[in-house]
Amino acid sequence: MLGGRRGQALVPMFAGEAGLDLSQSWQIDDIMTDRILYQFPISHYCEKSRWQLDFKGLDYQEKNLLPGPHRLRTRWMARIDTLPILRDGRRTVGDSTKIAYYLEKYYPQRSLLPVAPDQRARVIELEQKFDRLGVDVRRWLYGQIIDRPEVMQAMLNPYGLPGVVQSVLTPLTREGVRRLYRIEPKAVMRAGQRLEEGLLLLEEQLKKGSGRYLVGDQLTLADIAAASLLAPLLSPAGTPWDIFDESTLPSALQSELQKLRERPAGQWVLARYAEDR
Ligand SMILES: N[C@@H](CCC(=O)N[C@@H](CS)C(=O)NCC(=O)O)C(=O)O
Repeated sequence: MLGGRRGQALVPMFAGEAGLDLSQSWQIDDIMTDRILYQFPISHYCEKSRWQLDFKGLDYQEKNLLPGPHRLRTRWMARIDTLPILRDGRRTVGDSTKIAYYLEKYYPQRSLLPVAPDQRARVIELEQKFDRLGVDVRRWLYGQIIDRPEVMQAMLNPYGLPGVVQSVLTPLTREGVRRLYRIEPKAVMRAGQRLEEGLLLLEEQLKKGSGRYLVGDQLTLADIAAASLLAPLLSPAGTPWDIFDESTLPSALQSELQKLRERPAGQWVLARYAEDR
């Protein structure tokens, strides 16, 4: 299934193309079928990896780590602070982009990277741009809604904690998120500006092609990165961000979200979820 000679060291070359240093090679013998995605359900970076795994038809278990204490595990597993982390047999890959190229390399079925060099280079470039935009999406959106009770509920409910523990953790987690992601007025405003630039980039790219996919006529890593990292703004039905009765949000935010949903970038994210997710 994996190709190559038994025991041959396989250097993840796609990652090199994307300018990533995975600084590791995998032995075919090490890759087994146990597959676990360590995640936060609400994380859009984790959604990016889930989407790719699902698209490729790969079985995996989801293991939810509690925000905060997760760092003990992530540092031990992959020497990073963030999720997602994929454990694939005895191998561990942290960071959604590294996971993306790892999966493309070792599970080439339903490839998300075009073969044509120019298209491939464009996909790699767009994947990186939308990956960075994920930070602005998160900061801008938390800037609007972090104090709403539904947000911490969506973050903590999946863990099934006793009520008293959850009520102690709620304010601590909220303040931790505020500090970690710099949810402060100036930074949120700048994130909003970069978000607008990202949405315009998406719309320009759509105009250049068929309007369905960002590059070529098939779903690629660029589409998965853009759609999943923008999804919290559009809260497609059934996703972890579909948590609000929007009529209870401040009217300025309601109208901003509505505008977003109506513009081509928003329509595109919703269409990708409806048709490709
Ligand atoms: N570049 C990373 C970003 C992942 C990321 O920012 N994950 C957030 C959740 S959305 C996280 O784990 N934050 C916890 C922390 O930084 O301690 C990736 O693509 O995986």
